[in-house]
Amino acid sequence: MSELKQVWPEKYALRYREKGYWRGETMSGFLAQRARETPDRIAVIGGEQRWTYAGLLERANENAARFLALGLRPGERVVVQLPNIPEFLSVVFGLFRANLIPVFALPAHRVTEISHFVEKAQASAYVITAGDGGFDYRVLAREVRARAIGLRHVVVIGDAEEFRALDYIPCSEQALPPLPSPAEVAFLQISGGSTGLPKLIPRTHDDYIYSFRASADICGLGKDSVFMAALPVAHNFPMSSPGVFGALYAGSRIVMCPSPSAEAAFALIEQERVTMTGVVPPLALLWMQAASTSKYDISSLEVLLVGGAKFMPEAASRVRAALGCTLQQVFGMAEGLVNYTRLDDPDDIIVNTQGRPISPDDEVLIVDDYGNPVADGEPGQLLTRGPYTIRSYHNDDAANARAFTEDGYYRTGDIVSRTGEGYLVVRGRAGDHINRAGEKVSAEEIEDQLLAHPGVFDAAVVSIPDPYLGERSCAFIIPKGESPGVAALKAFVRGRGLAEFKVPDQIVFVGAFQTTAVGKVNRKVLRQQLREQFLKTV
Ligand code: J2J
Repeated sequence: MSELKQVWPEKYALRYREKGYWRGETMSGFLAQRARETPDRIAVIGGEQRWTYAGLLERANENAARFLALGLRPGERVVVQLPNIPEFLSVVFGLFRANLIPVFALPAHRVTEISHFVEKAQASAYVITAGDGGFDYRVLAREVRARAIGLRHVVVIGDAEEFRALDYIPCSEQALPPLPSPAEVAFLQISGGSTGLPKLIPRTHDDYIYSFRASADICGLGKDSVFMAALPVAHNFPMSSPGVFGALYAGSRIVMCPSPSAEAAFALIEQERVTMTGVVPPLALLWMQAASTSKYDISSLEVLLVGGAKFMPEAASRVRAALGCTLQQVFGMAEGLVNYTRLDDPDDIIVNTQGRPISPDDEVLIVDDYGNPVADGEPGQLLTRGPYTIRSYHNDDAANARAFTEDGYYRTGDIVSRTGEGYLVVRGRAGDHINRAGEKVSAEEIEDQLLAHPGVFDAAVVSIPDPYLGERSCAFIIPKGESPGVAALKAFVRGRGLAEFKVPDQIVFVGAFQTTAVGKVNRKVLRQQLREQFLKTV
């Protein structure tokens, strides 16, 4: 079994402890402490449910016992695919308490992605809800089961059919294990992924707790705050920037919003007096538009975090007038580094930058193609290391060799510039992925899927600017003989069992791709050429 680890060189680990970033807390430990301090305060609200801190802890401990009763043993991996429901927290904190390792899948993932996570993580169990948004996750679980050998248990919240219903697993006899070392890996988060399928990101208790504790502070979360999770809570942004974990750490109240539509979100903001939430730029645009005619009172909202993709200054400048709250831009990544504009920054910084790092010990390098630092204001590739940025992916030597420098910097793939005050402005990216409303789609992964179609000779997938999504995907296809047709090709990709956001938004058939002087196709150059040619025609 590949070892689960995330290790910083000793001298860094020492410094991060000395400076008080890593305080030796664990995920289970801090929740138990909050439950002791404020047992009767509401921790989470969702649907008809309102759980106090004591109630959440009790449910988490029961779930820990249930997972152990299934025969799962500390250190084993469990893929969790749950929507925005309170049970997300009781399951995940249950796994933490049993020293099991959650792997965070998104609700949009389908059989290809889930089987990949099960295999890469060598997961023994998979936790789902029976259904959500008209989709039956038990059907997906059957497909995963057929592909992923080694998956021993499927555990369901709700009607389990042939699987195990979480609530009915007897648990009275189980003793819970001692809390883990804070330096251990607490869970596997998934990467946005610029090449191939998402990579697995091992995060430790020490490093992750630092990132959301400091985030909660920077974003001004406290006991009287009401944080709403509008984006899928398994994603690193709503989870930790400051997210539901930051909110629990701060003793705030969490509202689980089942859908990010303005209608659903505004209704909950009014009903629960939400003070803070986070969205991706296209949603911010929709909410701003909807607010002008909305019947709901959203005046409780104090801070709107916007991140995941570039928020254009023109839109950023309209947030306060449209929604009556302070904009906080956030530029982060599941691998670590997170930047925020600060709440008291002047408008110019809030509107025009993507913020500055959380930590004084976040090391940020902006370099040209030869690795030389660029001057302030000049674009370059962003490299970073620090007290909550990983040094390696799980079980992926090839990705590790590409993504990290010899001295441990993570190559983010983002092109940024730095202002004189140390704020970052995202200018673009080096890698070939499509940032589709904050959901990252790897060009390579989709090309691979398209090439599996018998009518496709070659495929190149590029990002095209899109007024609503920010970017959309466009697949250029050289057909083999007769063109398979746009609808059939989209249906084919969909039928391969991929998240819907990966199906190309647009498909263009072409006769040939340009080759280089030696007749080779350089995919990077090709994607660039196709993008430019396409943009000239529209
Ligand atoms: C431009 N690009 C951005 C921004 C992320 C907080 C917020 C977001 C994520 C996230 C996260 C951007 N402007 N404001 O994990 O904790 C692009 C960059 C980055 C990639 C990471 C968090 N905010 N991006 O989006 O792991 O390209 O995390 O490298 O999904 O999103 O994607 P992901």
